[in-house]
Amino acid sequence: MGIVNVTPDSFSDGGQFYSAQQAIEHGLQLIHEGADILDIGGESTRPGAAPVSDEDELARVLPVLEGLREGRVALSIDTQKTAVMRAALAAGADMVNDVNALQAPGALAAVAQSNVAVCLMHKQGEPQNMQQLPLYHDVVEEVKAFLRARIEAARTAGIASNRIVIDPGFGFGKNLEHNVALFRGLPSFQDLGVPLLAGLSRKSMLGKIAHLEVNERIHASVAAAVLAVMKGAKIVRVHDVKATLDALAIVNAVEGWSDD
Ligand code: 9MG
Repeated sequence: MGIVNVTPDSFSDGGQFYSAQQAIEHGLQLIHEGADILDIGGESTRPGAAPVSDEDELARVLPVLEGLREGRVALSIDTQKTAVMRAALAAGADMVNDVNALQAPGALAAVAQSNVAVCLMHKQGEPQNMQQLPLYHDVVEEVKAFLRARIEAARTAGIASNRIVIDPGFGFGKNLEHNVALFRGLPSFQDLGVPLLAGLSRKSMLGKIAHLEVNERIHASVAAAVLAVMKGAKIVRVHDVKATLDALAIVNAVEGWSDD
């Protein structure tokens, strides 16, 4: 899953792809590099990010969805907002990536009334305050319990299991210790019975471990993506598609995995 941010303040690309045309060109480049899914987002979820209105978010993402619709890859809309989900689905999005796990009023129904896939992610707190004091007794068990409950809520609303993907939400209300524990515990998320997505690309946990600024984290991101796949992730959300796929090709060749 290649990341297409259409935000002026994205933490890891400095808002480089803010204009619709630049975002479309970036998306086409990620398709060329081998992305199967593009995740298009118009509201930054980085720690401290300010929320944007429905109107502003839609004005950012809809032209990009439109411009990438013929790209022959699945298009995911990265949003927490029900109105944005509904408009993006009407515009042809194939997936909803919701860092709020469809907890907003009407979000479950919006996805249930479509036939698209959904990623349910765990977070503690909100982007504005989530890194202030994240607290868990057992981060792996608590994140799993939350995701289990959200899978159940989605199924009850009419979203079949084969449309659901889960994500432990690295960096979303987690300190370094929590993130490392979750990473170690990734294999146990397979107990939840749906595919696992992992988003580690250029995140601050990598910077903290390897002492890297955000623009120096490509190699660490590739290592993290490979390790996540080896621990069971079926989708990795990344900025650096080609570098990640090159590394995964080596692992696939040695481990004998099939192409999918
Ligand atoms: C939007 N976004 C930013 N980081 C993310 C992550 O780790 N997972 C998912 N699903 N979305 C993310």
